[in-house]
Amino acid sequence: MAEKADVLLLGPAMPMIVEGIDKNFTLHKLWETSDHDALIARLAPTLRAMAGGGGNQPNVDGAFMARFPKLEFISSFGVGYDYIDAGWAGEHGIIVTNTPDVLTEEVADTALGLLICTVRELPRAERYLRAGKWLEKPYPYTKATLRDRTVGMVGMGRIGRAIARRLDAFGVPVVYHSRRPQAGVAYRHYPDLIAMARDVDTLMIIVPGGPSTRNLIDMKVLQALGPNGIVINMARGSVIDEPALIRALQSGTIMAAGLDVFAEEPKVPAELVAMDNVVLLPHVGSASVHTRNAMGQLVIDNLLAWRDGQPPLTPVPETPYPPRKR
Ligand code: NAP
Ligand code: 8YV
Repeated sequence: MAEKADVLLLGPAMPMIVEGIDKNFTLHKLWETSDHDALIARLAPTLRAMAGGGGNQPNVDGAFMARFPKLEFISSFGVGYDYIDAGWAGEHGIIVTNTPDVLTEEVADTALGLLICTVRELPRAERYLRAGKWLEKPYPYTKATLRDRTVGMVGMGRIGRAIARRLDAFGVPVVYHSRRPQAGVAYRHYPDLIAMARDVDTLMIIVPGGPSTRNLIDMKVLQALGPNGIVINMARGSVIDEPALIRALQSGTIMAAGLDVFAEEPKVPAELVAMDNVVLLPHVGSASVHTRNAMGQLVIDNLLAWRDGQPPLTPVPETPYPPRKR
């Protein structure tokens, strides 16, 4: 029987991923090794495949990948892969796969949940009931409602479209910003984010993380959104200038925010935790057993396709298949 290929798992992962790799490959767990450099040095000359994306992994930048001269394949958990320099991987003949589509509807459901919780203050109303305050007087009417809002989507890809479909069903007008108009999308496109922020009162952020979106939502955007403004971030913490957001919430520059993602997860700034006009979720956009299992299966299926010499199931756009020659 042929020897099993080595796979380096970069950080903690779901049991089904660990077991799936262990069954089909020779598994090496980087995060469980006290001496990372020694393990890397031992594997580097021959290692051809890695997996990661569950958090707590090293940044997979050019310098990291360059340590593995035979590296061919990185199977990443999650649709976002901003911890990997996929451009460098593509230029060096390395294929990166992610887990798109299988999580789209789940994340869109969570986004709508977070939007409604933020606009109608549902977590705060529940805290009110649990504290016994309803016995004294009813919870006050909420200042905000979805009934008079327009949502400016920042990003109109797979998940953005699924969110927009749900907003259509709720009767909420939608416009969007992305670098280019998206094919087949009829909503009004704003090439200029500030112009869109001026025209709407709600931003729904669902773009990839990484250098091209770092601090895209800054104080200027928040000022353009204005005092009725509500910001929902389902994307990555890096997309918002977090200190600027905190100042804008404290000063009334905007009204409220709903956040599933943060700049330094799992750390959440104490200022945000102390505020009543924010709803905070611990990055649970896709986190149901159903959807996480589908994502985990795709991580394994991509690795098996690589092992069997088949095309990758879900390569990222920066690393087209077949790969460039190294
Ligand atoms: P996608 O299909 O690739 O869509 C990305 C959208 O963002 C496109 O409309 C793209 O349009 C736009 N975009 C990209 N770069 C931009 C930039 N610099 N400025 C403005 N718009 C930009 O991705 P998806 O599947 O919808 O996923 C989007 C992201 O959601 C993921 O990358 C991940 O970070 C996040 N996410 C979060 C969770 C969670 O649990 N909270 C779960 C899943 C995904 P253009 O290229 O034309 O600009
Ligand atoms: C992932 C996500 O589960 O897919 C993404 O981009 O943000 C989540 O669905 C998360 O990245 C896992 O760490």
